[in-house]
Amino acid sequence: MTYESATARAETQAETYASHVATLTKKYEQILAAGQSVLIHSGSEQHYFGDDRGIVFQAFGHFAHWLPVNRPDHFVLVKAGDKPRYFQVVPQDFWYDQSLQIDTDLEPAIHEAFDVVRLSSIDGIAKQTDLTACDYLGPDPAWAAAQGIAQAKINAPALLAPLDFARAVKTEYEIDQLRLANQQGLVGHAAAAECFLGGGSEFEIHNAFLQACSLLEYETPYTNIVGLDTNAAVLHYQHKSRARVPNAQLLLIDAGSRVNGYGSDITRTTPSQHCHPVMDSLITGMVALELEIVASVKPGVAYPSLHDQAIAGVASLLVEHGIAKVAKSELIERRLAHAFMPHGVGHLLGIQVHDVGGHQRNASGGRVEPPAHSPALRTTRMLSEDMVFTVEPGLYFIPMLLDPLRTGDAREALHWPLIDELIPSGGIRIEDNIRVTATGAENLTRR
Ligand SMILES: [Mn+2]
Repeated sequence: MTYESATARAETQAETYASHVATLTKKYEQILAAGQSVLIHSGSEQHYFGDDRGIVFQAFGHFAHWLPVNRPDHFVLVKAGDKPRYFQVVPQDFWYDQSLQIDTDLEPAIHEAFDVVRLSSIDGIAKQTDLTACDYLGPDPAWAAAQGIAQAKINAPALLAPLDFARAVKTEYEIDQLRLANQQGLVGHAAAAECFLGGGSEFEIHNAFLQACSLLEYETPYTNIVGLDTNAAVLHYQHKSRARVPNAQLLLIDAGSRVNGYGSDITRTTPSQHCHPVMDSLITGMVALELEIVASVKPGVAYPSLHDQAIAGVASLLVEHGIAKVAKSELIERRLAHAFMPHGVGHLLGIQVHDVGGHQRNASGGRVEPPAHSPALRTTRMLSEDMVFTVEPGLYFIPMLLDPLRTGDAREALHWPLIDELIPSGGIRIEDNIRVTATGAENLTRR
């Protein structure tokens, strides 16, 4: 036992990657019928309509699950009993640098784990393998059909459903990448908070984050959300205003970093000395709530119960701070608390920031709908060991959602003068990335 755990700690990234590929190979072998093989395509380069300018490439998730290489027209061929084959299409090109070393430092490990075949054109694949015998998984069904692959074998649900479902549970290698992506992201968040407290604009804060994480904008796992004051109440606020805001009250920044294709997804809300004291206290309360929810995480818990805990916590804070004039239970039953937290408490996380399979019933497919009171909840899964997801309760003052309550039945339930004082403070979200352990949770964002 001691020997094993010491060995595990000593394993290099290359070793955990090798074991990740071995685990994935086994998973595919369970899913594939005898003699069946599947070709997984990273994707094709896309262009803006009527333009020769390419759209930033993002490899298909089930390809990225095998390889930390973000290139178009790369393929993995999996057949039970064989070493997986990796077809790298690297064109002869003097316009772009086509060398692959820049993507990852795992290149030697990739050569160990795969039978690597270098090709100068996608047409070379048909010469290497009988494509008509393969299943195809990927974003270019027209290409697959043109290779003679039958429609029934292109993105077959019988393959995709078990693969999507399995993505929620991470290998040791994947968890390590997510830990690193969190460490990097936190460096960015510290720089962002410092820039904000020094009077920086959204634009300056955004750049401070990227600089500290050593990321180009297109390398982030999703578009940074950087909102000062009322912009913090726009859930996916997309602009980065160049204007400095004198005496800004708070910064909400939702931003992550990425390591070998795995992204972190972290949100922090930082008050300044100008923050309304009630909002300042709500921020402290939301941090405590977020950590309480994380403390409830363990195998066998249904993810929607974490969401219910978040809504209940928001309701408590509304009562404690005199924003609500009715009991917590009434805020929940009448769905008034939901107007202050109109999103779900989180989502699966991994190769995709909203990772696949969040609503899937089981490995065969099916769907578990979110509860009617919270249709935006992105995960309805049962928690199991080594699942990774976010926990991100929020509390916002969104005029569009509050205005109907102001004039309706709820007008007596809420303290409108205080709400009007708090609308200029925007909103709060606190988000960490969580791994389920055998008995509880590992908070990847607070280690
Ligand atoms: Mn998130």
